[in-house]
Amino acid sequence: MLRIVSILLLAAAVCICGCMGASESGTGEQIAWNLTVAGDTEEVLTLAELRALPAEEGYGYAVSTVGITFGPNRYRGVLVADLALMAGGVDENDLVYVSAEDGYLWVFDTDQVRGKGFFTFDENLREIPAPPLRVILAYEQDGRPLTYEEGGPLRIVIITESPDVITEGSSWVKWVDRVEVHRR
Ligand SMILES: Nc1nc2c(c(=O)[nH]1)N[C@H]1C(S)=C(S)[C@@H](COP(=O)(O)O)O[C@H]1N2
Ligand SMILES: [Mo]
Repeated sequence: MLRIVSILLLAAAVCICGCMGASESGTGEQIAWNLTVAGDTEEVLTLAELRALPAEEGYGYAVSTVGITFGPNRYRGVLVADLALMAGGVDENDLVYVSAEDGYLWVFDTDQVRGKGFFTFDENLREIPAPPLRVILAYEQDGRPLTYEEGGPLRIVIITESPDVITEGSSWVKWVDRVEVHRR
């Protein structure tokens, strides 16, 4: 009898977990997504593994090519420089290719991976001297997982300490599934 009860309880638990898994996938929390980090080595990371790496946080604010701004928002993610390090690191002449499911590709040079060499703008879209910037692969926007609509579960975001610095949206790669160090 005890045995039957415990099996029923187990079945109920599996069912509950299954249902939760399904509802959470809508938020991007539990969805299956792999990130390939390639260079000297090649590794495939799950979202959980990515979340376990040292995290960086800051404000991100972008402008699209047609002049529409989005943000500022708080973002949390992993430094692209740290990911590049997993694949052997970036030297002066290396490039980091960040690509996405839809075929979009953006190339960052070594300076950019370290947060240098980006154009920055104020809220009137006037160019301003760049404050310290960091390039992260973000998995969280305003404290919750990035939705697919927002470019999640993984999106490149250029972050700063203050909420009033705008960067070009073209480098904010959405739906990132590959980060690759190219040696030249
Ligand atoms: N994967 C992917 N990322 C992308 C793009 C794209 O077409 N595919 N467009 C880029 C460009 S040119 C801009 S301006 C922004 C637009 O971001 P939004 O769609 O969140 O407004 O996303 C960038 N990231
Ligand atoms: Mo754009």
